[in-house]
Amino acid sequence: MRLLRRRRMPLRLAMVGSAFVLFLFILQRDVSSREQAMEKPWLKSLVGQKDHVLDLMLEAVNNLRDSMPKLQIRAPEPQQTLISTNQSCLPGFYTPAELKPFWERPPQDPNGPGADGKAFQKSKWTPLETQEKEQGYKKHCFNAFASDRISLQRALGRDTRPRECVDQKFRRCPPLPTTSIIIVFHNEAWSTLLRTVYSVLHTTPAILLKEIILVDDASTEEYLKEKLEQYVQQLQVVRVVRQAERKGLITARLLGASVAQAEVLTFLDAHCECFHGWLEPLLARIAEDKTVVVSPDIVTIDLNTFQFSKPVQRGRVHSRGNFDWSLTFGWETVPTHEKQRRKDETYPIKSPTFAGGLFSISKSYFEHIGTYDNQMEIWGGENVEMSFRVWQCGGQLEIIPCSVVGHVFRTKSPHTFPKGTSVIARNQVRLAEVWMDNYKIIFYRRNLQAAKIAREKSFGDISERLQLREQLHCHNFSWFLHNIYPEMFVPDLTPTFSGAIKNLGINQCLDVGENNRGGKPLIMYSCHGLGGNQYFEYTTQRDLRHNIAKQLCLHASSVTLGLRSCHFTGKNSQIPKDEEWELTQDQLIRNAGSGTCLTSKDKIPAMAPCNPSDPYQLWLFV
Ligand SMILES: [Mn+2]
Repeated sequence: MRLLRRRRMPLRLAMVGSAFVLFLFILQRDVSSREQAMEKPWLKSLVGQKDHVLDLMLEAVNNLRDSMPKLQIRAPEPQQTLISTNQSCLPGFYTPAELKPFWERPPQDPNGPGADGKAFQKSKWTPLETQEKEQGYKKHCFNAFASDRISLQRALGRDTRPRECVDQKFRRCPPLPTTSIIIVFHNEAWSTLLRTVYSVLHTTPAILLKEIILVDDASTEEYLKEKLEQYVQQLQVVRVVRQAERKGLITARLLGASVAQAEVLTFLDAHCECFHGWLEPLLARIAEDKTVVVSPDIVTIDLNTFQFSKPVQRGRVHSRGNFDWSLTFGWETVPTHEKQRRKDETYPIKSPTFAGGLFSISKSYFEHIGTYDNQMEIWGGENVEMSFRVWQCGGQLEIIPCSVVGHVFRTKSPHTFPKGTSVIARNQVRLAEVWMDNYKIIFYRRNLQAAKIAREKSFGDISERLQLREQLHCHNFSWFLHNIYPEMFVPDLTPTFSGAIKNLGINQCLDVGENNRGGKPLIMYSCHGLGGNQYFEYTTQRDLRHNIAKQLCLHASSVTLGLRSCHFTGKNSQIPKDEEWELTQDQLIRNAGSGTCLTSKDKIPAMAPCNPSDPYQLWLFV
């Protein structure tokens, strides 16, 4: 027995020992894979070049105004499973040969109209041509005359992106996912629609392009019917699906997504042109992390000349998406901490919101995260809704600067809202009710049309969306503000007074006028009861604020009155006397610095020595 036992000892020791070694090995692997993930190897391999690309400011920030078409469809059936990526794949990087476009672009006439992305030029016009041009503008709100004369397959010249973008290599493992390109259109011009399609075919690697799906949101133009279907047949991977009734962008996108077969959905507008290598960086980011929703850097195709603003090698000033308290999407310069995080242009830019017109998303993640709110109508608010939802429910929104897509930004929309523009307010109320918790009252104070819809509960059923939020264990809105958009100011949840400030002398309201971001004179205007430009609040620290997109304060001297960025910003700041106001018992609004009072002088807001018997100095919060 003893002998036996002794003989077994070394065996047992060996077993225990090897188990311990195995344990260490597993521990080590776990740590190193975590380290790897933290270092973002996909990025690291692309780095190693210049460090300070961003500092030079050579190009003005694009202030993208025109809302891209925004559509939506069917009730989501959230799924838990995400794309599996454990297909077998080769090591190393894709070669340029492997990433050859679906179709080689045929040789283009370098002197043709608009060739290489240049502007369309024409100096002599016949009366007939002028007439055609004017009709084109009327119908499409861009120069369709020019577009119709530019090659449908025009090239955009050489690749002018930053060096690190041009040199970027893409790992074969995990493989880049395939994509379905979904393009929604409604009475689009033939030439812009087909140029978008050709542009995709000539720039998208064949191995990644599953299909192009054109979704018709009930166009009425004859050329977009049979003729379009016949034309795209020769393009092999292009097909048309149709929405019989005009329901808008949200529904149309959902229809496109429902028939799409690839792993990734890529949404484009119907008047875009893709630049060299636009798709790979988007797909590479999704291959790395399925929960990232990526947008390209959207550049301008001039609506008059169709000139394509090519990317520049250095010094591009980037923008990211934000929102204001009227829940309007906007652009802002990327903040310093985000600039510092990015070592070169291959790094993505995190964005609190996205424009929502052009983006790629894993199809399974799109379903997992609840597609769109299918009870939103036409368009408006769906991009902000998706932004809050993606961030609050564990995803991310990023702009990928190495991916460049041009878009014709219009200054107005050629399309009508079949039920009027109140659908936008209704869409916004739906998103506020589902995602914004108590912060929704900040929005309602500033948009009284929305407040009414909320009060009357005429925004439809949101129970499915609330269920989605519950089911995905999403963060609350306060988490979003603190962690994703800490730069956003949060107005007083309970200001002393708020609303419009009405003058009893002329029965009109104090109004900041159009696009007043501070610096422009205030005006008097008929009280419209909508909030917006007539919204002010009297805060607990006694300043008078108009704070929808920025914190703007009324300031005064003995005779002048103005609007500027508020000096009181919390904690360590003090309110200057010229921004401090007293609302007196006898309805005067008195400036603490000058001691003078707000008046309406010849229908213009001004300051004057206080006089309670002057009706033009009497004001009321309404
Ligand atoms: Mn558009």
